[in-house]
Amino acid sequence: AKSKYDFDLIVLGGGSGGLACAKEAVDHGARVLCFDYVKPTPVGTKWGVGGTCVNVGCIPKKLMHQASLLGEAVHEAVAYGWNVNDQNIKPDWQKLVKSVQNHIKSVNWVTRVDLRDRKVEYVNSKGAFFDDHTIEFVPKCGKRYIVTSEYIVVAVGGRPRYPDIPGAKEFGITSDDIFSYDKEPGRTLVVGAGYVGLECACFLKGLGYDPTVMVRSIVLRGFDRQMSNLLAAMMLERDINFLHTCIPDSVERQTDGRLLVKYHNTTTQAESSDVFDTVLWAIGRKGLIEDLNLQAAGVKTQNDKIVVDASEATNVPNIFAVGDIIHGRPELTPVAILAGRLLARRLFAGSEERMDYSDVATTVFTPLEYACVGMSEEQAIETHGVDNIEVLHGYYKPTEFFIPQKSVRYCYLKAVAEINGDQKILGLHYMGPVAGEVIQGFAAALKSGLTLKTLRNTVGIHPTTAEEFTRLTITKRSGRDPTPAS
Ligand code: FAD
Ligand code: NA7
Repeated sequence: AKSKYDFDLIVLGGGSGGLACAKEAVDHGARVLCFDYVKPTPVGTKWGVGGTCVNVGCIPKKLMHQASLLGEAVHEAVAYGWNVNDQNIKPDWQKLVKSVQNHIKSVNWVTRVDLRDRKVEYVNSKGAFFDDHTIEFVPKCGKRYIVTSEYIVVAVGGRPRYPDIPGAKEFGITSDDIFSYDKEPGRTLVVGAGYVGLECACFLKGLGYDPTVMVRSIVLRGFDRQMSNLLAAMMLERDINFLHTCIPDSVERQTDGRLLVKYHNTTTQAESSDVFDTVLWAIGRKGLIEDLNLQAAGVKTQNDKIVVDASEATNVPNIFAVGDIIHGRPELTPVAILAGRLLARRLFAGSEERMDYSDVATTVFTPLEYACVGMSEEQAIETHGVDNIEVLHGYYKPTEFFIPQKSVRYCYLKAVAEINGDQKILGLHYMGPVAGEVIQGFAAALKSGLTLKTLRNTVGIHPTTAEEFTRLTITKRSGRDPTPAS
């Protein structure tokens, strides 16, 4: 029988989660309409279809990270015997931005072609609820339209927050602007010490600029404390400045065009100021619910996020949400994608499989990267009790670090496990080169019930840094020195 609705599925938001859900749904025969619309930033930056990850998140971030690692690699190359003539090697910011943006544009293009080929209807407009089965939108022509659908999936993601202080929006930028910024960032104040802030500060440093990170409380709240502190120490070793327990009060533009930032220390109450070329807010993100008119459908929210159950259903039976917009879940692209895909399979292919949000691996892309999966040491202690966990740990020396005499001081890893039986592993933490590549496979192992016993019986791949996980012997409990002899 023909449905009484125009579509089987309307997806609001063409980012990681929304596109995955829309594409999976058409594969199972659904008629799908996807809306994607980007509101320009206060300084006017805007971008194409694909959402945060592709345009202003993971992808440009990883490319700038790579650019900054290459700067280090050039100097290492000399130690390895390469004749690099110009020792004053400098990056060309404008050229880097252009290369990054060209790549993004090509991904936008491929996305649009893919949607057309798969017959997902795509509308470049902001969608809002009219009622629980109806979305209204106003395309560029200015006329108001409504469309109806059996199911609606909200996947609108989030955008960076701005502090509520004078000059914040006028003079500051965010991760939404930096990857297409047309002038060199120069001396940059990065406000916020979550992973976005730390990653931005690190690639700016690697590209030769001079970043300062303003930390309100602690670095990387929510991550393992020891690893977070090690990461901050690694950044300090690379001459990245930190302003601890400080918050900004105002930003003004001086007559020379530079930015005067007034701030104060929340511990000492001391007031200070400093001058920067760029101020980048990285103080977290807010869910984009305000333009959705959710009350017209009666969808429940908490703060700026949508409340869903274990099957991503909202309190309204035909309305679902996936990705960054849902409350209390990791804000990561692969999480949004898998949740969107599984949801479409449940809606249109009779599947009952739900998204498992536990043990999601993640990486902080700093020059020594930090990746982890499972519990932090604190979480393990809290859930199992300090007497019931064993932590194996060690510093290590990557082979390739010797010739250029790179610092190995922060190359460290640990496995947090149950103390009894085969010692089920609860969490793995690694700081060093290519951390994401190292941890991804271990994440699958951990999900399959990896134990310390199995890890010890796993033969390493030599010479790699990942093999260090198979060589862990020193327990924290023993108090033995975890630094290697040679
Ligand atoms: P989004 O990708 O944000 O997509 C939502 C889309 O909906 C957007 O295009 C938005 O403009 C649009 N939209 C909003 N409202 C409406 C409306 N009313 N109508 C129509 N369209 C609308 N994750 C990782 O896994 N690894 C990383 O390395 C990583 N790095 C990151 C670096 C940065 C700087 C940032 C900011 C994020 C990073 N993330 C990373 C997080 C990742 O980008 C997000 O988790 C992911 O993009 C979330 O996908 P989503 O589908 O929920 O939302
Ligand atoms: P996070 O992880 O929420 O971190 C935000 C950081 O900004 C954190 O260090 C906060 O300190 C700090 N913060 C928050 N508000 C302020 C104000 N008003 N002033 C100064 N500092 C502040 O956000 P990210 O943007 O790094 O990452 C968000 C998600 O995007 C992340 O999960 C990724 O998946 C992608 P606090 O610890 O609260 O004191």
